[in-house]
Amino acid sequence: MDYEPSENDLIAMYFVEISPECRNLEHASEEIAKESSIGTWTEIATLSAEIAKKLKPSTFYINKENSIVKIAYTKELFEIDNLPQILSAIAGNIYGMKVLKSLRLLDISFPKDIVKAYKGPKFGIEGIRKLTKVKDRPLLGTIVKPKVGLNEVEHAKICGDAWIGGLDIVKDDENLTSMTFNKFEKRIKETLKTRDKAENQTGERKFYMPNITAPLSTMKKRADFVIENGGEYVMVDILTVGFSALQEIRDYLDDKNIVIHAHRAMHAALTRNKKHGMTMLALSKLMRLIGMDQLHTGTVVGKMEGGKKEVLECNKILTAQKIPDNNTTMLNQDWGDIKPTLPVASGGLSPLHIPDLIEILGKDMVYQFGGGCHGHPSGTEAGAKAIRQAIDAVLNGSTLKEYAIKNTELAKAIEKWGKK
Ligand code: CAP
Ligand code: MG
Repeated sequence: MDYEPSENDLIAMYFVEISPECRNLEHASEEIAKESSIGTWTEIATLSAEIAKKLKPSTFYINKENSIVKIAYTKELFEIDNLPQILSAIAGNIYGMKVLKSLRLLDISFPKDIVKAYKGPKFGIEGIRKLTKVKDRPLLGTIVKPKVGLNEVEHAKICGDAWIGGLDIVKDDENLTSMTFNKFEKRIKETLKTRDKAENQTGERKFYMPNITAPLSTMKKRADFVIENGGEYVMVDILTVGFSALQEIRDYLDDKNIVIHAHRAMHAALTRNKKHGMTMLALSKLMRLIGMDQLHTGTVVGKMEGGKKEVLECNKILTAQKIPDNNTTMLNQDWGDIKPTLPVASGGLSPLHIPDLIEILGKDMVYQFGGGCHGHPSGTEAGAKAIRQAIDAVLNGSTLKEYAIKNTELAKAIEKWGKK
């Protein structure tokens, strides 16, 4: 407990719930430290004092009131540019130990040598604003709905309606990849053709985020196909493709001009149980390290769980360059030259949420509206107009109601979604 972590240590902070067979939090943290590094359930003749001296981790913080422990691991325990190995250590076997009832990885602090081993985001918020030419407002997007079911031409038409209506970005849904009724290549060609027409018609840059989620070799081929056809974004479902594939696709796209949008479908299997798994904060840190340009972190006001404090902390860890150690919820982190990741709020949002979204989450965001666009009484293009009108209202300092007087699409959105 008197160990002073060195700047070369990786620090993991855990919430620990001990099981009846566990003596106390000290015992629990010792078992966690052992099982995540050099120890096992019993003494072994093969572990020498030298190895122990060189590699043993140290618990240096135990907060009995919050049941939180912090463990410092020498970086020698890790293959620093191998994120799967790092997670197999600090987020591996320890979850299943009988001595614990629950375990939740709250946060990780990476030492500079590990931070330097990763590329981080290629674009950063500045780079995305430069590419999209959207300067002083959130980027606005929709998700083609129904999630799956449309054919390639119908899909492209809906994208066109959303872009003409005023949205910057249209994305595939998390479960749309290449279906018998909607083949990836044909969808990309049709949709990018429509994008070009929408750009000419509106005079604004328009972006399509195709979902390339697939086994890695297919992801690479699909990313290449998007690039060959003039696409500038790809979307990846980060949990279902896995950490190894994420590292590889980030490296693969490093010399190509393509933004990576990270969808977090499945994250709630890890993040939702507040006593077990890992926080979206920890997951967000991993995604910035690997180099996702945009990441869903929650809306606070929409349909998915994720409270204000949790979402704001995620967005802070994605966008700040230095994080001080505020003890119980966030570890200190110095990101060095790693660029920020642009947070995305999506899920159950309608134009009526925009004042609260700007108030709570601010403008350096992507806001996405699926049902909140295509569910507009007058259809997708009107839905997109209503979203754009709502943003204009807030940025011009007027209420949505006032702005709706001269903007019928917004008025109709209020009619449909305004009733509590
Ligand atoms: C939103 C969405 C997004 C979720 C992801 C959906 O659609 O397309 O995938 O928002 O949630 O499939 O539900 P709606 P999160 O706008 O129609 O809700 O961003 O929390 O990971
Ligand atoms: Mg979705």
